[in-house]
Amino acid sequence: MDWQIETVCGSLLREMMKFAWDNYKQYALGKNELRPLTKNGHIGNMFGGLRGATVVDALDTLYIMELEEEFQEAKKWVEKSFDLNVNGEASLFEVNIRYIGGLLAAYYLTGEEVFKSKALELGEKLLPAFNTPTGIPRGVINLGSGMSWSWGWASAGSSILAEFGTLHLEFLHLSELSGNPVFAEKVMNIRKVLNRVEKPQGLYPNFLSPVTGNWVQHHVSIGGLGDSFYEYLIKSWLMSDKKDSEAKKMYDDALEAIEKHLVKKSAGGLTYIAEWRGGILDHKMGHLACFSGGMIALGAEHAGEGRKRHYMDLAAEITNTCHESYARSDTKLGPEAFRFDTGTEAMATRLSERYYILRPEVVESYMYMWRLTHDPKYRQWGWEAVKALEKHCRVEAGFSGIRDVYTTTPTHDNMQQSFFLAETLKYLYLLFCEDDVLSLDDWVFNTEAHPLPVNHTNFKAKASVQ
Ligand code: DMJ
Repeated sequence: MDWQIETVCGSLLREMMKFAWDNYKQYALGKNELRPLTKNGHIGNMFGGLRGATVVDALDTLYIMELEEEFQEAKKWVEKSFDLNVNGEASLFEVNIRYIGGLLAAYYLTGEEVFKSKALELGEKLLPAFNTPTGIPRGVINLGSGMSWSWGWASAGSSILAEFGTLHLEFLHLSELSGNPVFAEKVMNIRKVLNRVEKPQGLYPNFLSPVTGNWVQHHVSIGGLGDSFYEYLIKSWLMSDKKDSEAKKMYDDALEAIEKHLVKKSAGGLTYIAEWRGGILDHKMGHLACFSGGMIALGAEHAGEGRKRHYMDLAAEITNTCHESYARSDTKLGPEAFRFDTGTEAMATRLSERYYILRPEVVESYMYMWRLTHDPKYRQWGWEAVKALEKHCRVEAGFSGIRDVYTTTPTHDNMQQSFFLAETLKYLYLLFCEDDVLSLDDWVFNTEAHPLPVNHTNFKAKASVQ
């Protein structure tokens, strides 16, 4: 091994974070992301006029890495320049996981009121999205007018499982901190609708009508469109200090159905999770689906009699497959999606799936697997990723995604995603630090890697709406 724990945890990851932050600050402060090649900012259209996605996403990472001066710069921007009186179309999901999650985590880590009050104010602005016949929120909301609608690309005005199913953790904390049960009521109602609707083969399709509460299409995926719904079930249970048994049961049942219908082994012996389209399997795994190794390991810890070993093995096999998708590329970074068909294993077959945009899911699973097994191979794999990021993604003014992981002279996409600071660098840092830095016993990470405390009282919110 060519790394030393102290060096990686204590300085290299901190240096990478500082480099990413300093360049964002210099060229793009107040914009949502940095464009590191052209040295300017990017605003995009996901956050409805909100700005500073990178600031809010980076706050807790700067804090836990003890980058004190940089944390103060970020905090000052939130205090002085973070404007919530905006008027634009935002993704309910993205605003929740990045802004509300980031602000809540910053509040819980530091106790600074400004983060709490901004989180609560923003949370209020999301509530009109739930005004639908079923209470299932629509995906897009105008933060000024409160008008909401479904994504144009979503079949028949449907809402997306991974979007309305990824609000629970943050909304319980909003109720807890405000004393207002409305947030908890909204997400408990989502759960009620999901419990009521019939699940084909026990699976949860990705598209649900907010009008009828029925599935609109039978596409099932543990990757994009489905992913964090499953993650939030097991994490809701953990965050409730293991009292929310309904969430645990939903998770256990969903995982059992996924294993029965979607988990496959390739001819070369790699375990993967396929996608399901009305009963037909698509033998493809997205980079996004690679979070599932970590999730299954986290759940395995608490699986019933005899199931722990089984699920730990499954988690290890999936993480190994995701590592293979990195190891089989020339850059040692993984593609956006990889396939298991026509003789291909764990490689992208389409040009349009060869890119890597600094996503965290694979190193996220390494972090969980390391914490739960202490098998040194996960740190070795994490180190391979660090070296690849340094070699292929570091540019003069920040880190950039690349367009093709299968060439050692890749072109850059000129985008430093905010989740690179929130998630990728944080999970790598935690992989190389001691286990008591944000211990898994005391914290759950939201899907943007913002830590929320395991809470002994917020479960009351659930009880009060039943
Ligand atoms: C992040 O915003 C979150 O992890 C989300 O759950 C999925 N997509 C990105 C990172 O890839």
